[in-house]
Amino acid sequence: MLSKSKIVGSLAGLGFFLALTPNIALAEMNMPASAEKQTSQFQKIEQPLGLKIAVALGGLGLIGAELWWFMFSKTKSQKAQVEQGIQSVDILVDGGYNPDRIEVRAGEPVKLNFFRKDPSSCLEQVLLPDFSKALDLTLNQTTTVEVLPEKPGEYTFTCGMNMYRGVIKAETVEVP
Ligand SMILES: [Cu+2]
Repeated sequence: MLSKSKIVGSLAGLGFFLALTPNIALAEMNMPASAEKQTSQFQKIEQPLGLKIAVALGGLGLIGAELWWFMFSKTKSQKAQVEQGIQSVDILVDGGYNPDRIEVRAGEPVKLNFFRKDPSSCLEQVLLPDFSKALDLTLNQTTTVEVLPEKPGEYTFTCGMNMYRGVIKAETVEVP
């Protein structure tokens, strides 16, 4: 199974490689004349400036795409379901948390049902520092924790190494 993190890793590698390439080309251009004489035994291949610029722009574009992917594309917001007065939300743990932004009512308990599908050890633990809780997730099972976001605000939960994160956003419900 090709996991999301592997795709991200290879994308990041490609992006960094492409980003470095124009810098190497620029370093060659900026070499002092003396250094150029010393290396004249090597055949010099002139690349048109347009190509260098295109490669640089391509690299920048890829970096931008990665940043976007990291920061925005994975953010999925969901409101907690209310059943018999208890808020609950199912969170899929697979290359991160889905949803990773959970809207709940402040002052009411919330059940978080983490279903761990991702075998990587990175995601075997969930930390909820605001509630002083740490969960061990069993693979292919749902692990439930109940928390009480007493005040409106944002409560973060992360994996054991603080690489993946999600947010519980607690809001006051207006009484009509
Ligand atoms: Cu982790």
